[in-house]
Amino acid sequence: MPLHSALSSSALMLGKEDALIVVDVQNDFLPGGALPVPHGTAILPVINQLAHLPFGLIVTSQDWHPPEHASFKTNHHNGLWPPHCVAHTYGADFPLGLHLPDHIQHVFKGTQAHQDSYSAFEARTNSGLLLDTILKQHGVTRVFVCGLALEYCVKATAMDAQKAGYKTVLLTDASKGLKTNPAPTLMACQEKGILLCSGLQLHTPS
Ligand code: VGL
Ligand code: ZN
Repeated sequence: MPLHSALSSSALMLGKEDALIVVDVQNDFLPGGALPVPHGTAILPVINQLAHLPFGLIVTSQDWHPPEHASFKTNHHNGLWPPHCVAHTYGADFPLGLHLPDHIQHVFKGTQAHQDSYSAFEARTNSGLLLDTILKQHGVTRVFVCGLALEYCVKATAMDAQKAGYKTVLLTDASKGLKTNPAPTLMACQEKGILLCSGLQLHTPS
């Protein structure tokens, strides 16, 4: 199956059962941040456009670490990352260029020092609800996943969504990875049954 042919926009009608999941679009994952995704800002206008579409629900996830988080190289000899997305700091905040409606759900992950989660399905709302619970409460059956970083949190979220039984679409131009070539990650997702679609194409049906 060629990479971008999995879904034609004309076959897509969005409605109440569709959710947009915006994964970790936070200052620290953007150029100038602690763990920057090259050209990450390119996805912001695409996500801003997507936010106008008639999704039944929009959810954001945020990496939300305590300063002593075990994934930080500075804290732990096995730590993989520089300190990033410390809760309530600028780096953990949404960029100014991200424009989302007010009535959305927010989930937070990696909030405990000794637990790291890439997938938004391990994230919880402020009141402790898991993403899956929020989706089920809203009657969501299909999810559209986008954000940063493609190879880590976006991929893990899409894979978990598919495993949990949601029809899952990865929005390719509304996601960006650390590596220049997204193809291996996209193909791994496709192999699991995840569909690929351009967010801009979704916005302008032909
Ligand atoms: C992420 C590395 C560490 C991500 C989060 O959001 O992709 N990557 N923490
Ligand atoms: Zn993290």
